[in-house]
Amino acid sequence: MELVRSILEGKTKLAKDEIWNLSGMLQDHYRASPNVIDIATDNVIFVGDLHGELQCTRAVQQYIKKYNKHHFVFLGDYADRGPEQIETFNLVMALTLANPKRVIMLRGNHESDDIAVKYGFYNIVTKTYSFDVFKHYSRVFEVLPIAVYKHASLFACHGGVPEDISSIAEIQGRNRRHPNFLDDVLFQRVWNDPKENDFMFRPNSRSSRARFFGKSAFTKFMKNINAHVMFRAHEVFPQGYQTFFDNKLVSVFSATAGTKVQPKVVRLCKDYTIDPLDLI
Ligand SMILES: [Mn+2]
Repeated sequence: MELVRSILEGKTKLAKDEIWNLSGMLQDHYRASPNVIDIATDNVIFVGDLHGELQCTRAVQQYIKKYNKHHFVFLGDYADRGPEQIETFNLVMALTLANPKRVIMLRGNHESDDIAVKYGFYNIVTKTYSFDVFKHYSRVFEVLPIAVYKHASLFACHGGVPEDISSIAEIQGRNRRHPNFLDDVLFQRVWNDPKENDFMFRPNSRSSRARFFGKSAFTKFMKNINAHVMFRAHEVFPQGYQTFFDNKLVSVFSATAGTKVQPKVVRLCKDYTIDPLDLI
């Protein structure tokens, strides 16, 4: 845990064997975890896409200190695109390992070999270290859980509602242990986007395997699993968050994406209202 502490205190340049250690501890932490993690509290702060922005991740670290009675759920997309991808990924792992009871690290669509090869993480890791080191990260992709759930309260995942799923048990039964999203349900769970109309599902221009889910699909899913509010990430909004479906779905984005976004995390408050917190 000395390594974890040094990362929390600002160490950013890790040796190969330190990445092997850190990613190994994270794999041990999540290997036996179910796809959907039960969360025992409503006091949760949700963190959206970070995409290699270390400054925003450091700001989240400060909130974890400040809100020390809250759980924190990272909704995925730690690397690709931004300036400090390796450092950001390592810091999120360190924050999870340092606070194993109240910090949860979920898998986004970028926690996948295919996507990491296309959007930068593979290149930066193999250039800075080696292919072996990329495989350490890839093994982390495989073990990260997909969603969190609290009965009669909340559900959270990176993308949103997939087709043909009506229970938590059906999500639990899927196999996530692959560097890519072979399973269509898990793929849609991390790729789908909400759209404000009364329909079930429509094609999504992001991918032939992705869908838009409308209010009908959302309402039906939330009724089936008995949840009031859903949190997700995956989409850029200039204010850092956006609500859908009568405020029952909250989308959060925690990076600047250059200068496009005022990055936020979102705290769930009493009566399912929300408190968006600035990261910059
Ligand atoms: Mn995404």
